[in-house]
Amino acid sequence: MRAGVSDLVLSPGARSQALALTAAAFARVGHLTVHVRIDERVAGFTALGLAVESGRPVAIVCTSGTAVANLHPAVLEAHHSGVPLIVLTADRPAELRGIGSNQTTVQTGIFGDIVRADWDIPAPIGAPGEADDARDLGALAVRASADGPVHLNLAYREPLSGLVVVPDDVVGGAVPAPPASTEPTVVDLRPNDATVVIAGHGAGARAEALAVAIGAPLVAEVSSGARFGRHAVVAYRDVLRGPHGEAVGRAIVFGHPTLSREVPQLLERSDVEVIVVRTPGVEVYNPGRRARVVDDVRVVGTPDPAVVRRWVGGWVSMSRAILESQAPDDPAPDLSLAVSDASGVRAAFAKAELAVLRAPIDRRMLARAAWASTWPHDRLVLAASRLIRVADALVPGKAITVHANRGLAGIDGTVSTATGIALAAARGEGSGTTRVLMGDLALLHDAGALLVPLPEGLRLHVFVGNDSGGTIFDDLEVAATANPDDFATVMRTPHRADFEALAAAGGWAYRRATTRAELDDALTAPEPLLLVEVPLDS
Ligand SMILES: Cc1ncc(C[n+]2csc(CCOP(=O)(O)OP(=O)(O)O)c2C)c(N)n1
Ligand SMILES: [Mg+2]
Repeated sequence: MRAGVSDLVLSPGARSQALALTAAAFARVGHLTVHVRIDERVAGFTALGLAVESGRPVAIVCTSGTAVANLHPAVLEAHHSGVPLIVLTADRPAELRGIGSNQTTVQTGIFGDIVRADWDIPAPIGAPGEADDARDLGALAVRASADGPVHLNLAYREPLSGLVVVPDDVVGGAVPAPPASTEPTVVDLRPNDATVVIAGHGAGARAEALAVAIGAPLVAEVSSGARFGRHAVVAYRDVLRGPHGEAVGRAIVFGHPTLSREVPQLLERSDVEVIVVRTPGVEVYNPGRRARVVDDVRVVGTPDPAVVRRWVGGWVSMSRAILESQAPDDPAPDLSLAVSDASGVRAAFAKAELAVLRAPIDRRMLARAAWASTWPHDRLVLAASRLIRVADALVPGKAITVHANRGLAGIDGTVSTATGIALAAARGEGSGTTRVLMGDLALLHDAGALLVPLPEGLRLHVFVGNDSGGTIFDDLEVAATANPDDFATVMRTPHRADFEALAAAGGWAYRRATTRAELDDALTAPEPLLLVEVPLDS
């Protein structure tokens, strides 16, 4: 707490008892919030969600052995997304390592280069100054975790714990700022009529601000945090493939784009000057290996309004035309007919309205409806299933908070991450609902996250588009030539999971939405913890 850590996620184990019981004692007097998870993989992703939503480092505690390895997926995602995690793993003391002791493996350096720092700390021996050293180490670890995960492997000797005494000088604190290393590189840019701003995952609002300041269209992925404003180009894939894309001479990149082929293709072009604004701690996105990498950009001068109208207006209106040419998922009945004097016309309106409400749900409708139901006080979490791509291709600009694990785009840990996000969001003023949009395999991968007791007052709604397997693979070229049965068995991996029973097992409410009306109902449902199954045809 003193160093700026307010959440700790732990899983039980004998070797880590001193850490767990100390954390519990700190939590009892309000210095820390402790979240307990049976499964270390779930614990790791819960910590990740807490950290991305709160912007603060989150500690994780687990015991020795395979427990540590179960944290690896979340630590990898944290590394690639620059999320602060402090991993505390308990271990045997030196004399018990390498002799076949129970539950003892090589934990030192287990995370390799993906942690910002790691320490192997010998078991305490009661020497003077040990407590001060431990405090200094804690502060050092918090500082080192500013832009990614750190690992402290802590040895404990019998007796593994003693009486916990909470010091009375614990006070809240801010996360200490990392010492500035070198002078940041800031490049001056003049507006022109050939610039595009690319906002990948985690780019943040500054990408939108730059697009406006420099007079450029904004290609903002759905989880970029920058998909809003008048410069946003929703149908960017098609626009990039057309004449506007060809006219690009300069691209300024924020965050980590992962959702299209067109963006990396643009950045590989030799006639495009690429400027990448670095995200601290995160590997530079540089598909063409030719980007100029900077810490920030500054706009010199103001864009000519006529140029902005022509250049940005061209992108935005082409995007709009493309979206309008696509079949709407819910052709709205003509509202003026509802107030017609003629009863026949009114009846026709009612019929048309009913047809919309009874229309079966497809992926586009689900993505659009979830987006439309998300407001600034809500959170939307997108799994690495097809739905994130569908949403990316069609949802309009809107300043809302969207999360997705795009560091490695794993389908693991999405529900766990969302619980962490919901827990952190619930502390805010007037916090809303955290909604998750995911495929069935992504949910089954993290089914354990539904079995966790969650505090009262948390609003977490999981929407699972169930097409019985990973239909994302149907878009692979090999799907056309592979043996269909083999393809289904080893790629799509169908299942017969009973989601209603799964929800019941964890004490979640369950709904099934098969029509637009049922979906709309589910999107405004009062249940605190809700699993909504949306059967999808393909
Ligand atoms: C941990 C992990 N394992 C495997 C994959 C590869 N993968 C990507 S998408 C996918 C299938 C997703 O299925 P589902 O969630 O049902 O979504 P759908 O494709 O049906 O929309 C898999 C297995 C991955 N990204 N992460
Ligand atoms: Mg699926």
